[in-house]
Amino acid sequence: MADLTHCRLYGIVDLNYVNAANALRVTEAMLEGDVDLIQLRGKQKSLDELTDLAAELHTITSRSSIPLIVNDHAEIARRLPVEGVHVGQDDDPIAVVREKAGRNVIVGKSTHTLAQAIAAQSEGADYIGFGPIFATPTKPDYKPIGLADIKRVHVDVTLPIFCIGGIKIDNLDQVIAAGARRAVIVSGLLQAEDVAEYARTAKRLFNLKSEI
Ligand code: 3NM
Repeated sequence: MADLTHCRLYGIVDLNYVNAANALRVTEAMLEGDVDLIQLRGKQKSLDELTDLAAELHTITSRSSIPLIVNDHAEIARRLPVEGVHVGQDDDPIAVVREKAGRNVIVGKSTHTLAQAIAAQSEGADYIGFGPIFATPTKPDYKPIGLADIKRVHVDVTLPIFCIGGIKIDNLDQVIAAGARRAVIVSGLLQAEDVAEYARTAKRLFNLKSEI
């Protein structure tokens, strides 16, 4: 299984922001910008549509040895050699995700409190998302948790922790200063004029200001 310890920046190809026809181009730009991990997320798309798109994206992510994680659907990991599956609090338990995938894929879990973060580690997650740190239109129904628990979650949880939610280049300094070592950026990257440059800038900030 891919080693995530060196991963800093996690980009999500979210089909609410990117037209499926542009997904490959955006993924290429993320790879060019040195994103460490890429997720395909399409809450409104069918399993078959997502499977086809994941297959297409995987041809280029695998060439760059960057793990491709699919949101929600373990079934896609059964059909394709994608590296992982990401699930939320209301989805299948992690063991069930692995069982459905039929192999030992990376499984990440969204967590929104310290208690959920600790529980995800006990449950066998390979990494967690922790957020939303700030309010975000990408996940509008969730109350932001702010910066206060970031240091603590890094004490209580030894898995790779990706802070997520409303994170942009403009506030990444604050998030890093609060203790983040890794982050997911969705709309910031996808709405950037130059996706690759945006990613490179975020990586530079991490490399300058935070040690893994
Ligand atoms: N999950 P943006 S926040 C997909 O807290 C997602 O679990 C979250 O998008 C969580 O970078 C979020 O555009 C949205 O704010 C992140």
